[in-house]
Amino acid sequence: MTTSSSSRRALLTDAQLSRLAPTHPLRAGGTDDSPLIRAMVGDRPEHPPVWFMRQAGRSLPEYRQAREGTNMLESCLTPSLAAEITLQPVRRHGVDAAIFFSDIVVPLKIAGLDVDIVPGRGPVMGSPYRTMREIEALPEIPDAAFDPIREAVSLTVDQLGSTPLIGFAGAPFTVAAYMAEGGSSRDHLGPRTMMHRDPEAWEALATWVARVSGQFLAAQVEAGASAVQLFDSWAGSLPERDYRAHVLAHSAAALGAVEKYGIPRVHFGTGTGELLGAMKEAGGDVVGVDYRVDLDEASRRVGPETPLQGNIDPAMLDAGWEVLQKHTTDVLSKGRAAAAHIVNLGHGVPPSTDPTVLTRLVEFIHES
Ligand code: 1CP
Repeated sequence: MTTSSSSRRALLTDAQLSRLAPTHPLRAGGTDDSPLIRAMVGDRPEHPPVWFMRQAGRSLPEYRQAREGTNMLESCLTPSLAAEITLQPVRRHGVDAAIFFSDIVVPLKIAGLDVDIVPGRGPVMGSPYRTMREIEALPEIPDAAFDPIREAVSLTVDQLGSTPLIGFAGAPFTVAAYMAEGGSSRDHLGPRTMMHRDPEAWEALATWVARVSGQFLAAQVEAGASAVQLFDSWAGSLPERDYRAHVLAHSAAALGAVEKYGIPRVHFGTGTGELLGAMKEAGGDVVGVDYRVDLDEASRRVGPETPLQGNIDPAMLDAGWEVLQKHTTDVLSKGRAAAAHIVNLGHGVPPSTDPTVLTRLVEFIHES
């Protein structure tokens, strides 16, 4: 056994995998030996694995065509369409993983909440959730309500073969931020004030979100996802003391929902350079690093035994090939400080990205 030793022992054990269906790709479909899963458990496969956050989406003409006439949440809850959109970037770019086409607010829609995704704005709630009364009225979601998600995942993995599917969910702070605010915001004052003005209501809201995000992750894993990622996109707005006091345990609970399966879990945030150590403590096997902190420094902050994912600056995608190539070489080199490295962007693919640049970038990384 190679570099994998310690993390590989802890993950993908027969006892844990036996909790997955015998037809699950990690048991039957050969994804356990894929470059992505090998890197996530601490190994260095023959080429560095690469995928891109938001690889499915508006940068692809075939996505725009498939989505025509169907709104975002309806697309996510139509299994054949969600599967098709998930597969598009794998076919086009030859990336090492698919990321399930869905959204962090899909579980809220499944719960029957008044939520929509408005083009150009993102998630918008009919009304915010701030008081204990509003939060106590939030429903329990029966597991069966996630059946359209299971069906979409299962259709997807049938076509993916040995390429792993990454499932995902929003971290409690990021999802609760939309609920407390009623929509997108820049400073996230709504949730950040709420956790101090009414800590009990905040606690109840974050507990509810951790449970539904956990259910969302479990549905994807049980139906065939080989890894998961928890997105805490807005945690970077928090001071570390607030993250530790009001957020960390809820993220740990969401990640804990799939711990028993032993599948690799990525914990990612943006603007979270100061929180990397605390996020590692919250859980996850791989830490996703945004483009603001170099990977060698990130590795110092989380410890060299932790595989890292990241962190090509999305701004470089349109800066010219030579510049992008040089930057990518630097990212690959700094990634060697960690036990293993999954190449990705430091945040999502901008909608204006030329998709041919992404395909060329995948080839370049695979040849590195
Ligand atoms: O076509 C469109 O106009 C819809 C744009 C879109 C897409 C393609 C939204 C609206 N969500 C998605 C899909 C999506 N969302 C994926 C699919 C898989 C992939 O990565 O290819 C994922 C993983 C997400 C997760 C998500 N949704 C996050 C976390 C990741 C991140 O980008 O930080 C967040 C914050 C959201 C909320 C959201 N949904 C959509 C938008 C535009 C936003 C952000 C709005 C804001 O800035 O507040």
